[in-house]
Amino acid sequence: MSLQPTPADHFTFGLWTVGWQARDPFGDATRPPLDPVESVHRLAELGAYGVTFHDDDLIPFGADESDREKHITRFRQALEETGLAVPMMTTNLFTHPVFKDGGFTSNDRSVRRFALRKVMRNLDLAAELGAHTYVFWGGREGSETDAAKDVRAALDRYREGLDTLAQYVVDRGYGIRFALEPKPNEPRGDILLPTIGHALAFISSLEHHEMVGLNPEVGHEQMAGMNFVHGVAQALWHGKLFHIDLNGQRGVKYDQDLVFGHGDLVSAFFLVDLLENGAPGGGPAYDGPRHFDYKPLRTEDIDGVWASAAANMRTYLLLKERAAAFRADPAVQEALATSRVTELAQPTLAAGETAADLLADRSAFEDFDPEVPGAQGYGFVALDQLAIEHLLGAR
Ligand code: GLT
Ligand code: MN
Ligand code: MN
Repeated sequence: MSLQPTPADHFTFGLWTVGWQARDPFGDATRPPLDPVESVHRLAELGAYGVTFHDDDLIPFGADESDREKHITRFRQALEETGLAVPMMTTNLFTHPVFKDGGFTSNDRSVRRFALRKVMRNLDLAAELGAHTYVFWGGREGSETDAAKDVRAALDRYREGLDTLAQYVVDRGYGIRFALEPKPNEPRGDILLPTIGHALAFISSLEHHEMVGLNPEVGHEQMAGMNFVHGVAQALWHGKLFHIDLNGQRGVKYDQDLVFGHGDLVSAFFLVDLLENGAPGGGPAYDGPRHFDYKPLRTEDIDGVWASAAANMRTYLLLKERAAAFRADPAVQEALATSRVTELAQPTLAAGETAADLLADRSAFEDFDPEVPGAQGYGFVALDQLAIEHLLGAR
C-alpha cells in the first residue's frame, strides 16, 4: 500500500484550514494571508483530490458583483489547471458581527432573512462548481444564557431555514445534499444541535429529511466526551454519514483542530478501520471525501503549514495500512470469534420466531443457567492488545 497520497484517496481540505492565519482570542496572526489560488496549487502538488470553502474564504464579505466575479474566475482557473474538485461548500454565518446571535436562529428576524439569502447565493455557486454536499455548521446558533433564547422557537426557525433552502435546491434541480455539523460549544457558550445524536433527531423532523445528513467532526464529539467511532457508526446505521471532518483532539477542552491522529490515536485507528473496512462483509463503509478540518499550529510558518497538510494524509494512509493488516491477521480473526464479536450479527430470534415461540422455549429461560455466561470471559483485552500491536507496527 502506497503512502503517497493520490486523488484516488479522495483527500480534501478546507481553504480555511491551511489558510488559517493563526489569530486566536489572545494573540494576533502569526502568518500572512494565503492566496486561495496558491492553496489550490500546493494541495494538488501534495496529492489532494479536492478543496472546500466558505463563501467568504474566497470572496471577501461585502465584495461587489464585479469583484466577486474576479475572485471566482481566477479560482476556477486554478481548479482547471490542477484538476482539483470542489466536492463540498459551506457558508460563513459566524464571522461578521451581524451573526453574533446566530444566522438561522438569530432573535432578529432581519438577520435570519439575510442569512438565508447569503446561503442561497452561495448555493448557486456550489451548483456551478459541481459541489454535491453543502455543510451547515451552526457555530453561532446558540446562547450564553438560557434567558436569551427560546430553544423551541429557535429549533422552529432552524427547521424553517433548512426546509426553505432544501426546497430551493429541489426547485433549482441542483442535486446537492445538506450535511449538518454538530458542535457542543465554542464560539457560543452552548450551541444548538450539540452532538451527532441531537442532530439526527432534528433531521427526522425536516420536510426534506432524505436530503439532509451529517458532517460529524472528530474533535467536536470528543469535546463533549463522546466516542466518535460510535457516533460515526450510528450515523452510518441511519444512512446519514454524508461527509466527515477529520482532525485531532485531546480530551474535553477547547476545540483543538489538531492534525488527524495527533489527538486520540487509538480512536483514529478504529475510525479508519470503520470507514475503510466497516461495510458488512468488509470494504469501505463510507465512500465520500476524507475531509481534513484542522488548524496548522500557531507556532508554524508557511513551510509548517504544508508539512501539516501532508501529515494529515500520511497519517490517514498509515492508519489505513495498519487497519488492513489488523483485519488480515488470522490471530485477529480468531480473537474476534473468541470474543463473539461476529455472533452479534446473528438475529436474537430465529427466522419467523415470535414472542410466543420465545415464551415456549424453556432453554431460553427456565433451563437457562445465567451463571455459565456470567462466569465466562469475553477476551476483549487480548483482542484490543492485537489492535494496539498492529497500530504500533509490532505485528
Ligand atoms: C469553522 C469550524 C469548522 C467547520 C467549518 C464549516 S468552519 O472553522 O470550526 O468545524 O467545519 O463551517
Ligand atoms: Mn473543530
Ligand atoms: Mn468542522
